[in-house]
Amino acid sequence: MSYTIDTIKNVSIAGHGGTGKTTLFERLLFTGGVIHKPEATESGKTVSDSSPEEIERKISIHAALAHIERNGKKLNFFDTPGSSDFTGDVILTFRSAESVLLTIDGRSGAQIETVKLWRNLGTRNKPRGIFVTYLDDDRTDFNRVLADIKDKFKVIPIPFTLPMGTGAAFKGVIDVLNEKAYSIQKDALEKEVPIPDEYKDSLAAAREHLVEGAAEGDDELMDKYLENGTLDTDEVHRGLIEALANNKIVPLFAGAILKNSGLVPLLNAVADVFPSPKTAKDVIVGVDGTQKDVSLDPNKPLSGLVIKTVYDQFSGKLSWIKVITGTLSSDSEIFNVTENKKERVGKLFVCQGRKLEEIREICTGDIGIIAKSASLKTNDTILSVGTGDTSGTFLPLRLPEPVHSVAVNAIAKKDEDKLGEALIRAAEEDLTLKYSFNSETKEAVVSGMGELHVNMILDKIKAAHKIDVETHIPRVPYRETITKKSTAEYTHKKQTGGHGQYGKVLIEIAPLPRGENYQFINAIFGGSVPKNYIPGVEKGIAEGMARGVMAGYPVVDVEVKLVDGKYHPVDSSELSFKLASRNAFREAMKLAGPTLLEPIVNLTVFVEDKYLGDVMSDLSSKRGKILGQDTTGGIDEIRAQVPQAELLRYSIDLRSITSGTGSFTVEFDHYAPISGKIAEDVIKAAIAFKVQDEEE
Ligand SMILES: Nc1nc2c(ncn2[C@@H]2O[C@H](COP(=O)(O)OP(=O)(O)OP(=O)(O)O)[C@@H](O)[C@H]2O)c(=O)[nH]1
Ligand SMILES: [Mg+2]
Repeated sequence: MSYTIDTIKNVSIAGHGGTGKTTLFERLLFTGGVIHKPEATESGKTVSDSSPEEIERKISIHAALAHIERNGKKLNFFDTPGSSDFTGDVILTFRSAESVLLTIDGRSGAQIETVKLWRNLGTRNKPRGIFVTYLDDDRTDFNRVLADIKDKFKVIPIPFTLPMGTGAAFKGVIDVLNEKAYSIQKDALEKEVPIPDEYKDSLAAAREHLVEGAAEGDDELMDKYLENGTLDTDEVHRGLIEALANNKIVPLFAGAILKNSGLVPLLNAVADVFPSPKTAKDVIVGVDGTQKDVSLDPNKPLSGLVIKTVYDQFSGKLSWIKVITGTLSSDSEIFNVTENKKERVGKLFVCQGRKLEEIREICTGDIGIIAKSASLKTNDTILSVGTGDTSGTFLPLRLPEPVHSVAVNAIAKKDEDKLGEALIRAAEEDLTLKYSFNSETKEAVVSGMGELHVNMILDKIKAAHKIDVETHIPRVPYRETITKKSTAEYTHKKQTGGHGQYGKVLIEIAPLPRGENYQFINAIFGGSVPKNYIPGVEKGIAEGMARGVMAGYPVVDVEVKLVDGKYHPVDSSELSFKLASRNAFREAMKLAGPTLLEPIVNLTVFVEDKYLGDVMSDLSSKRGKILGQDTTGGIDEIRAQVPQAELLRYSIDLRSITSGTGSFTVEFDHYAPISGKIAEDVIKAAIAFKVQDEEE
């Protein structure tokens, strides 16, 4: 079947860990006829959780994509991970899908990750629905979940499905949109049955609510609804499409997914009333940084965005492409605007989880795969060669900064390069993973969204490349500075046969405001240090500032004034002045009240209300300064400034304080002085490190 923009629906399934996303995805594929035997997450055989790391941990780690044909539409569903450690793959689906379905475990109500995702979707003004799972569990109370949603999300959702019974007495659901009932069948698809009399009143009430929602679609429908008190079936459909696309209503679905219940109404609603890419906009960023909305338009030349890169064990590099305008065809040539490179496209694919199916073309709004591309990487913009507008690129994914770092090295020296290459590739696949060599601390540092994230990546590399890897807590990038003015004079003089070395400088140093780093002033009058030796003076001072006198950390926020000096017509050279200046700087720094600075970060913590006290007292034991705190929907957001040195294992600490439910973001803010015992310990550690360094 070939598709057009009107027939595509891209839906991301997201929500708190373990709420049933992968099961829902699997059972939707079963209900849609894509697979004939649904598997359980625990079996490691689901379509979605198919990577070795997912099979081993029994949770989703990567976004998965599969599609279902329904009512003449192609429904692309993404399954996403629930753990905040893997948030990168959730965000990429939010960027690419026109709507999101959030799963809520009926037993517990909306949990913290879901509330956070809801807020994230709010900032994107993204249309969204809710699916309540576990209707077959005795602990689920549908009305309580509804109240919880109203409280935490501040919306009144419109039930598109109603449960028939709960817990052990659960029999199936009623589809409010199509006014049909579906009962559960053992190990088979749910079956349409006559609507039981006892549910007729509640259906009528729910239907009323739904029609009212449809009237929100546009003014004409609202007028008609207010006049007649109802709308006909076509108008209800049209109104719901509009209202949903404009994020005016939130449809609520429910079911017992392990029993295949609640899936037919969901598939029909997605096919018939969920937004298609036609109503969505994408954003182009010009070279000058200005942003411009663009419609997804099939009549324009090809343009598209690489939304994800996967290195598959069998198929090699796979670049997931969302086509924004025009059509992407196999055996064609494209232009990678980001890399300024032409590229040949061979075969094109769509995927059902890991399984690839070859196709000839991908239409506007649809998502497909280019295999084995040479230049494409995530966030790259592609165009048809020669016809596209190369003046901008599509808005890249905006991902949170990593919060957990470890220093890594291969135990065997010979594996160092292999480890580095594997980490570079992992960071290409996963943009929330950062890998860099810190030349200041001489460490290779891997940073990710949490301990689980970083460990998963390292375990994967260890297994795939058979490398033994060692990790340790990374060193903190301390700084040194001065607190008062000082002056120093230094003469570098050497007489060794032939040419000697001679250079003399007098410098004054003074503290600069925090963050101003360095300023050099040449205040020489009368040529006591000739112009051609000034670069030597500056180099010497730069070398002095690179290693402070307290613990060898870089020196910041110092003004250096070259006041006077002396040269020798034969023996002076740039080198002589460099050495004189370096030593003069060291002498001056010793006299200028040197002090250590530590990095302070802005920390934002999200926790459930019940953990607030424990998190606050932990932060104060970490020398944190609380800046503010807000509560919405049972979730506290705490903002604090905390020394980076205290947060090196915070993802582990917070997990244990909040039973794994808390999360946080960090961002460097400023450097602040430290003294006393804290400074002494830093100096001791630096000396020990230097000794070790010299031994190697
Ligand atoms: N009885 C019942 N069990 C369910 C239902 N939904 C999910 N489960 C079970 O809940 C467990 C977790 O389900 P998953 O589908 O793996 O959850 P997930 O949201 O994908 O989890 P993450 O990927 O880790 O975020 C599995 O054992 C499912 O069988 C439901 O509606 N009824
Ligand atoms: Mg899952």
